Amino acid sequence: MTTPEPSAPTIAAIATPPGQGGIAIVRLSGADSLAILKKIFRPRRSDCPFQSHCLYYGWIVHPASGEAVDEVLAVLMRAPRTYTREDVVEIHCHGGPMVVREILALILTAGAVPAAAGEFTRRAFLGGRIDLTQAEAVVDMLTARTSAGLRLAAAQLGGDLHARLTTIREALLDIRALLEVAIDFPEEENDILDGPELRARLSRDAIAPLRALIAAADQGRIYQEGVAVVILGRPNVGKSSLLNALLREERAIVTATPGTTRDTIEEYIAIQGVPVRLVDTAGIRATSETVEELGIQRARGKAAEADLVLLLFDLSQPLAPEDQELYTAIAGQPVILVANKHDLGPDPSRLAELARAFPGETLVVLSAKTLAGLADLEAAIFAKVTGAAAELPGQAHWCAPNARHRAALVKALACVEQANQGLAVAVAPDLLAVDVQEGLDWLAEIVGQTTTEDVLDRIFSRFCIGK
Ligand SMILES: Nc1nc2c(ncn2[C@@H]2O[C@H](COP(=O)(O)OP(=O)(O)OP(=O)(O)O)[C@@H](O)[C@H]2O)c(=O)[nH]1
Ligand SMILES: [Mg+2]
Repeated sequence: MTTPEPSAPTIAAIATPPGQGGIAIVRLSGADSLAILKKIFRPRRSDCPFQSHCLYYGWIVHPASGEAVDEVLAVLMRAPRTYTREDVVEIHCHGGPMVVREILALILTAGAVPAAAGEFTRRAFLGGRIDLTQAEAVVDMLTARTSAGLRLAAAQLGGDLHARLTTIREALLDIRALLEVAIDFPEEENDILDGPELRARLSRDAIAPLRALIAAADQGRIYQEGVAVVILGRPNVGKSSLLNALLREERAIVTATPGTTRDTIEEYIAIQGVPVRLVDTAGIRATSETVEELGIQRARGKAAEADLVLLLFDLSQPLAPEDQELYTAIAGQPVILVANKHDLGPDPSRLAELARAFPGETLVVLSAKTLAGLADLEAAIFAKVTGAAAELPGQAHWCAPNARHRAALVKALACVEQANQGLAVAVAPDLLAVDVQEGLDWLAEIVGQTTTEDVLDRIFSRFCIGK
């Protein structure tokens, strides 16, 4: 475990995105923040008191020449009431790329070092202001693509997951304490271990909530990570028309000529809060044309990586051998059959034919032209990618542990279940205590109490510089 270094250098970075904007913010964190600010900032009032959390108006100037660089507002935030728990200075300057670069250069010359990616948040974590799940939520906040994803990130940043883990941890600590009494006072061992109370507590306070968190991970992550949905089908069945319909925009070229789409086209949409990467592909058929053949290969590749395939059929045409081949090619992958061009008034036996050819698959009838059936298709996509029973998580379950958390939760659960089974067959209390402790260790790993340096490096490398 890394502990905060009292002698850590003062770091600085541009906190706002590159390019022009109304304002930009250059940020410093560390013990020398104020001293560095004083070297380059000329406040309007020469007796500026630099009170914590107050904005001061003035100019950034070259320390040697006194030449003005920019008119700014500067704020000092004294530790510990800051993002990093160190002294923090923010300089709000004009949002031009040269302005911010020049100010940062002056700050670095005055003694700060450039911040690494995520270093401000890393210091917030090392300073104990937030745990590792909250630090990870900062990235989820920045990368959220739907409001559902944002709500999940906000809950985690607010300490929701941290609080749940703390509750489980405290329960396990109590149970470990009881086991220690049993170890130290063998004459009381039977009372402690044989009673139903210990097992009931393990189930209620550790096993059940751990299982709930794992289930929440499985359901909730989709709102942050999103899914890839690939539209596949023979030429001219209406794949590009469907992409346009789902996008509500004429994105892909649609023509009556089979073989219109030669390459894959990708766009992002949101379906009931789930970010979806939607991929339109080249229509698949036997072809002698190289370009089309390459497009078809790419389509097959995309389909293989998809979380869900929309296999499209033209209801005005009889089922063709290629339709069967396509279905076989994606065997085992989640699929929705989409019977398109319903507006052409097709023979009802066509639908029966589809249902017979692909029994047990979800079938949605659609017209990409009139958009009839589009809402049904969106509902079917949502149900398929979230699992049949899933709804948008309610407030009470507003939590989505990520893959790293989930892996540790599964290990913690296994340890606690082992302790529970051990209790049932009267395993010695010192062995039970080992299992409980191991469960506690896995929980410590999640919140960052025992996380190794390289895991931390991996987590914080996902951040941008200045965060
Ligand atoms: N009547 C009707 N025509 C449709 C419908 N969907 C697509 N079409 C028409 O079918 C033709 C082919 O549509 P596209 O969307 O280009 O089909 P595609 O599957 O992308 O075709 P390729 O890119 O060539 O593989 C166009 O003339 C569309 O206007 C529909 O629901 N009803
Ligand atoms: Mg197309």
